[in-house]
Amino acid sequence: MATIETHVSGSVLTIELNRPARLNALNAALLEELSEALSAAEDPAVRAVLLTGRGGAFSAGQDLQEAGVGGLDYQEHLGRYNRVVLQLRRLPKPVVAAVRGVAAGAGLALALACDLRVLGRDTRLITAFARIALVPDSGMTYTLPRTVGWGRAFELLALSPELSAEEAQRYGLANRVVDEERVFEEASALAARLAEGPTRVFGLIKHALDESARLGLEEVLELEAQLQKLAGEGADHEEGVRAFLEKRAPRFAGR
Ligand code: LHQ
Repeated sequence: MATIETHVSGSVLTIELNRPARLNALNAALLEELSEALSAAEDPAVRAVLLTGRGGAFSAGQDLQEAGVGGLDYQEHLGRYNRVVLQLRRLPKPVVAAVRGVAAGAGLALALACDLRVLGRDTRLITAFARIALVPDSGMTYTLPRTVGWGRAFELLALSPELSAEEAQRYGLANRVVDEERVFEEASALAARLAEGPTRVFGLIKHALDESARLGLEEVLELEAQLQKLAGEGADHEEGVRAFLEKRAPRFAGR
């Protein structure tokens, strides 16, 4: 692939956005290849995914040279973004974003569609859409208010400040903040740790959290009961309880 690099280490699939000269700005070719890479993540041998950007940036969002002014059929082009966002959310395994330098616009939206974010101390997050008089897309109106709250979401979307890593962590947008040169290492370690966990249950947790965003309490309780039945029937649950009783660390197979 020309704009995406992938490699597997253990059971972690790393997907790297690879247009460093343009701060990994997203164009149609990259989104098609990213979708292909995320399809490969469905392989049961993959138990966690690490999404990152080559060079000093995560992603500056939509490639504005490709978009130009009125140069894109937004409806058609957003179909590519939407597919990738749904793939990230529906992948029944954890996705960690290693975010260095800057994440802006749809680049930030992709990072927010991941399950965990590791930022560098100098990383900046910019919603960016309103700076070019566009509304947020790629799921940002779903993920952002659910993470930072309604009041902050409007401010971040309307005024589009450069959010420092420290502020991002305070707002709940960053799970870890480390020195810029340690971002990949820290995110890889986190992904590797998750890859040894009860993968199937992680998928169910992800599903439960996403569904809870649109359900009432009674429906949430019902869904939890259904998912608990599935989890309770899993080999990893049996192993978890056995390991506890035998006073040893569990060896989860991801099932
Ligand atoms: C870029 C970009 C970029 C192309 C830096 N494109 N080249 C929109 C439309 C349609 C449908 C789908 O949805 C969307 C969603 C969106 O994502 S809208 C938001 C689009 N993104 C932006 O508005 C961000 C634009 N970029 C910036 O504001 C700055 O570049 C940031 C703050 C990200 C980084 O600033 P610096 O660190 O100062 O870097 P730089 O500006 O010098 O950029 C380095 C190079 O990368 C430069 O190229 P050059 O040839 O001059 O060295 C930039 O032109 C290029 N680049 N972002 N989005």
